[in-house]
Amino acid sequence: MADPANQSALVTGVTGQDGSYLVELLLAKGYTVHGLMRRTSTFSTERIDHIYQDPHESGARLFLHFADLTDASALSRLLHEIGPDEVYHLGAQSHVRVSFDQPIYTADATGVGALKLLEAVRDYRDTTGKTVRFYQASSSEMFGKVHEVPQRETTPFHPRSPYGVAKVFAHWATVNYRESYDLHASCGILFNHESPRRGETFVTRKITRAIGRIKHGLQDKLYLGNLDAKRDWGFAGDYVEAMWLMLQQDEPDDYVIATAETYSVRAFCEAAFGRVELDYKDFVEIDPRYFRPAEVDILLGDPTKAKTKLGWEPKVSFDELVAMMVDADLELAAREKTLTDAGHVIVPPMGE
Ligand code: NAP
Ligand code: G4F
Repeated sequence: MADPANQSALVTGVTGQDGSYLVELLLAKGYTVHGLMRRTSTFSTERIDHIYQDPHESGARLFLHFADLTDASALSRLLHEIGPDEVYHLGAQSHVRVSFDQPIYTADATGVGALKLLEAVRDYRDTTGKTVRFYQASSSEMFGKVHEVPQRETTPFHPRSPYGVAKVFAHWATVNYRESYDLHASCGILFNHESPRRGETFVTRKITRAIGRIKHGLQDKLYLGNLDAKRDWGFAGDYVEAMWLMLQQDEPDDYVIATAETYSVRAFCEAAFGRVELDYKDFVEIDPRYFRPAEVDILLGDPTKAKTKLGWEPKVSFDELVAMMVDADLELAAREKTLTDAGHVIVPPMGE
């Protein structure tokens, strides 16, 4: 295994949930980390500010670059400029319901974006002779209308959303580049993973965010869609470790990363409201806007291969994850309450 202190990595999606945990992991191992971020009209670096704004510590080894996943020339230029040893491709339009509103953009950014990056990596490797290892953020959403329970690496894909279709394209593009061009390219088929840094429009965070605000008198109701869908929810901090492990193997491969437990959205509500001794039925209302044209009813992963070959196992349990998220959002809502009491206008979070 190469000495991480001499290694550099490019992380796309660096401003996202997983990007922030992965950056922390890589910096702690001694890597120099380059993050790809797109230009936005407001700040988008909230999840990595605590690292970036600490230039005397590991933050001195974090560099941020502007590029968009739809811009092949910028991706190629960046590869040649940085010359990374490892590329972690996490960037994507990652919201399933929004992908029904923006199917073409989702295909472009989430699907073809991966292919553009693979092409940039291949071109860089071929012109410089330097080896680059590549990680593709594949998704359990690819299993969609599941053909078996639990889902494993050999389970056929049957995507149920434009996002799922785009991820299947990106997944097979990665496998194809591995088989065609001898690229060290691996896919992590990650099941849902959450944290206090989870985007506020994904269901777990939408629930815990609302609980904090309800407890502090800032919100009365929580509007959700399908409470019967079941997901295999793990902790994002555990899952980025699996990404790194995949790129340290001699041979590239594909791995399911999951907890092997599944809970309904309703069960998540019960556990999360229960943490603050409230009954979810008193607060949750159904809003048909949050139903999807096609739903993924149940996801349950079998991570046996990851355990056997990578030595990876999830550390945080479902109850610990729920507690971690509720507690963090109670603190956040307490700060919002202080600001509200001081006359500041806090705009309530929007759902999706
Ligand atoms: P996330 O929080 O939504 O982060 C997505 C990242 O991609 C953000 O940094 C976002 O930038 C960036 N991005 C979006 N469109 C882009 C574009 N056109 N050009 C450049 N950057 C762009 O997602 P996550 O939860 O960290 O997930 C990381 C990856 O794993 C994603 O590919 C997701 O699809 C996949 N995945 C996630 C899960 C899960 O449960 N979390 C499970 C399986 C697979 P902004 O900050 O500017 O929006
Ligand atoms: O939290 P979600 O939006 O996550 P979803 O659709 O499973 O996708 C996430 O996990 C995928 C891995 O399987 C990732 F690839 C993807 O990028 C993303 O991170 O919804 C979970 C479930 C769904 O069944 C949804 O219908 O919760 C249900 N739900 C019920 N009410 C809701 C809501 N989802 C959202 N976002 N908002 C609601 O109000």
